[in-house]
Amino acid sequence: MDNTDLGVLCALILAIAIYLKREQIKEFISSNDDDIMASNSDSRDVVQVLRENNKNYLVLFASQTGTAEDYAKKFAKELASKFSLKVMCGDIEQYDFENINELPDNVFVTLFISTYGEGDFPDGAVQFEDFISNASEGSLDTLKFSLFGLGNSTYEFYNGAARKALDYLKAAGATLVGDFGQGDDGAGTTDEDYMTWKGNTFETLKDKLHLDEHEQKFEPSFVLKKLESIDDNVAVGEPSLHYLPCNKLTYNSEKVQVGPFDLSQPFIAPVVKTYELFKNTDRNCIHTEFDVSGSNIKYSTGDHLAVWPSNATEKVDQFLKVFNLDPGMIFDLKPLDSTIKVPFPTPTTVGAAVRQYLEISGPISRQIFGQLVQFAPNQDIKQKLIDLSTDRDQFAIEITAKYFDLADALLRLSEGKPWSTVPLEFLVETIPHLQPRYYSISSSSLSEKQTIHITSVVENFPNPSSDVEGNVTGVTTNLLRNIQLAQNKQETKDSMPVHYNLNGPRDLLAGFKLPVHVRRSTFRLPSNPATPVIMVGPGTGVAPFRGFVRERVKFLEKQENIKLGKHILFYGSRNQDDFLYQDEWPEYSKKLDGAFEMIVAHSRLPNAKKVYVQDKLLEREDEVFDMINNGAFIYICGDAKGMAQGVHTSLVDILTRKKAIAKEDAAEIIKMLKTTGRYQEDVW
Ligand SMILES: Cc1cc2nc3c(=O)[nH]c(=O)nc-3n(C[C@H](O)[C@H](O)[C@H](O)COP(=O)(O)OP(=O)(O)OC[C@H]3O[C@@H](n4cnc5c(N)ncnc54)[C@H](O)[C@@H]3O)c2cc1C
Ligand SMILES: NC(=O)c1ccc[n+]([C@@H]2O[C@H](COP(=O)([O-])OP(=O)(O)OC[C@H]3O[C@@H](n4cnc5c(N)ncnc54)[C@H](OP(=O)(O)O)[C@@H]3O)[C@@H](O)[C@H]2O)c1
Ligand SMILES: Cc1cc2nc3c(=O)[nH]c(=O)nc-3n(C[C@H](O)[C@H](O)[C@H](O)COP(=O)(O)O)c2cc1C
Ligand SMILES: *[C@@H]1O[C@H](CO)[C@@H](O)[C@H](O)[C@H]1NC(C)=O
Ligand SMILES: *[C@@H]1O[C@H](CO)[C@@H](O)[C@H](O)[C@H]1NC(C)=O
Ligand SMILES: *[C@@H]1O[C@H](CO)[C@@H](O)[C@H](O)[C@H]1NC(C)=O
Ligand SMILES: CC(=O)N[C@H]1CO[C@H](CO)[C@@H](O)[C@@H]1O
Repeated sequence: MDNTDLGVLCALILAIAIYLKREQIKEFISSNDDDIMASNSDSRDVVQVLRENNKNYLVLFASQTGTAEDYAKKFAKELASKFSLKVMCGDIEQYDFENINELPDNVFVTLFISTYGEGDFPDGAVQFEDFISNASEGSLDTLKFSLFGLGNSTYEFYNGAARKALDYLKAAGATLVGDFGQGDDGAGTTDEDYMTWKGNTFETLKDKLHLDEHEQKFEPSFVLKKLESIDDNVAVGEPSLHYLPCNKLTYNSEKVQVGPFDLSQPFIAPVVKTYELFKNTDRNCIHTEFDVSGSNIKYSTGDHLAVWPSNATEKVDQFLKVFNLDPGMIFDLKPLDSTIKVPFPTPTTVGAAVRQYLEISGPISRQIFGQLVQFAPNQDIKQKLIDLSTDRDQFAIEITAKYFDLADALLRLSEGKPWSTVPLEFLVETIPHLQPRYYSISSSSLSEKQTIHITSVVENFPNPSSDVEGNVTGVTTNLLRNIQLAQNKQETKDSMPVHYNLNGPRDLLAGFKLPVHVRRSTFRLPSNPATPVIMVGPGTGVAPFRGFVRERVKFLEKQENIKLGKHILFYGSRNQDDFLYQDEWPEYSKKLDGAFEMIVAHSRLPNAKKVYVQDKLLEREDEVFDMINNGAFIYICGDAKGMAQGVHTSLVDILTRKKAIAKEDAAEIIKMLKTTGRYQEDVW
């Protein structure tokens, strides 16, 4: 046998080996008659699915960005491991509830509901809302439920969705078990609110369901299986299974990729233009333009763009080190029953899961410390964990105030020792799935039909705690800045606090691309161009208003003899250096021929007092009042906490004074404007 023959033979053996392995992998993926898999029906009937899977407790969540989902899963997990209940946990969107009143008497339901928009249910819960709001009196009289709402008290309709759910369910005769819990993001107490509510709820459940409590022990919901080699079925970080080499994307006759593009599948959009918007400051704000012409994505001015990030290499490496993980390990996850969903594309590699699928940076909860006690590397560390997980004040000082993420905190506690005994299953199940971030679109669909602009301020600041080195960094905004620097051929090595793999898995993102999808909003200009418009958007809050103004400019270019109503924009920045799109506004003014005016408040000019947008509103109160009287639409965008409230207060003041009415009545008028869509907020 000469060398060529040997080569051919080797190749043949390799090919057969891969082929056989493939079959094994395929078999593993597709076998669903295994004993560990419960019934796999696609039914939407929640009672049927519960029965088929032999469960005796139901946890449901209605979540927009995953917080409620995260709490629901933790709750379900803890119920199962402390009380040996058979808990089914699912997204409210997946089920119909017509016969929920037929649940067995000893099966209770716990709901986690977050609030969006203005006291609204999350997108996925619309059907559920329809159902409970129409349920007739007494029709849910056997249903026993507990309820935890997630909201933010800076919003007017605090926990609006959960409160509505409570009222509807009670009106239909259902019984609330324990207290109604409300988590408040605004006060930053969601975690503590949850812990308190959970403690009480567990006590009530123990009593009502006669449960025995035992020590919490982690029991995986998945069987984890190692695989030998990467083939076309293995995700190496693709944002959804559609982008695996083994799958085909859908195109229409115009060779345009067809969606739907949403949380289950993004479009891989080329980043066609990026630039820095700030000058001479140590902060950064990035303008990014995405080309969506290769897709059937349509957006409307005022919508949001979801950007799917990946984790920074520094964070990935540190995480792998803390848990002593091998990034090259290939694994598959198989749910123990059909009610459990695998949280990300699998089979995959540990490196891909850590980089693309898990939210490894960001604040951590006291709860996870409690769950980690069982895996502490030694007795000392175990004691420290127990102390911190049971003392909220100490946790706030030692962990939260120092902006530690999970890896930082654990390394600090163990003084650099790895936590090698934490099972991968635990990490995959406990750490939330990396979520896309939303940005207010700053272009207009009328002037930029197939290009979407966003305006994002980069989260990168020195750790406020003096004994921690380094900057606190946001995942997505630093990724956008990394792209901006690389695309414009600028140095990234020293100027970036963190770095990214910009090429993505299997070079999917090479040449500057990012996974995105559009989320519809209700933030819309009035359809009649003659209607006056008041816009208030300091900082990045100006983003959608750039879109609005460009929309009006384009509109005027297309139509003749149209009289635009007055459009007035209150903008605020620290000084001239962070004045966003400073050179564009005069141009828009000129083109809109007097119909557009911009009023600017600067808060940090040398030797001057702080001026905010709400101060400028007061200065212009006659004009603002006249515009409101003439049917103006009012828009507020940006910071939810201080700004939106400050602006609201100013407007109430103006109405109070100019109409000579009581403050309460003025607030009532604003409320009415809100309900009729004449007062719209896009705040975060
Ligand atoms: C409807 C909507 C519209 C939006 N529009 C815009 C817009 O137009 N422009 C814009 O710039 N933003 C906008 N945002 C905000 C945006 O979605 C992101 O939240 C923001 O850009 C930060 O994302 P990130 O991934 O960079 O930061 P993340 O990684 O999500 O971090 C969030 C924050 O946590 C801090 N942090 C990081 N690690 C820790 C830790 N261990 N402990 C405590 N804190 C930590 C970060 O510094 C940062 O401040 C909008 C949000 C919503 C909901
Ligand atoms: N939680 C907060 O207090 C707060 C405040 C602003 C922004 N943010 C968040 O920080 C991120 C970055 O924001 P950004 O860079 O776009 O904004 P920014 O540049 O920090 O702020 C823009 C302008 O708004 C001013 N401002 C601050 N507080 C205000 C208030 N209560 N009412 C009216 N104006 C106010 C700022 O003034 P000064 O900074 O000089 O006071 C500045 O002039 C956003 O995610 C935003 O939600 C949070
Ligand atoms: C655009 C937006 C609108 C919101 N509107 C409200 C609201 O009207 N009332 C409220 O209590 N919370 C509101 N919130 C806060 C969320 O309900 C809260 O952050 C919650 O923890 C999110 O949970 P989720 O990740 O499960 O969707 C809003 C948040 C955002 C981003
Ligand atoms: C149920 O109520 C909602 C309002 O919450 C309404 O929009 C919907 O049409 C109603 N559906 C039915 C089937 O009555
Ligand atoms: C809720 O409140 C916090 C203040 O703690 C604020 O920073 C944030 O922007 C608000 N909104 C959300 C969605 O968290
Ligand atoms: C850390 O943040 C400060 C303040 O924003 C900034 O000046 C500095 O450049 C940042 N460091 C890095 C490495 O980005
Ligand atoms: C664990 C992981 O994802 N590692 C990748 C980090 O990014 C570099 C490129 O920047 C890849 O080569 C690694 O495989």
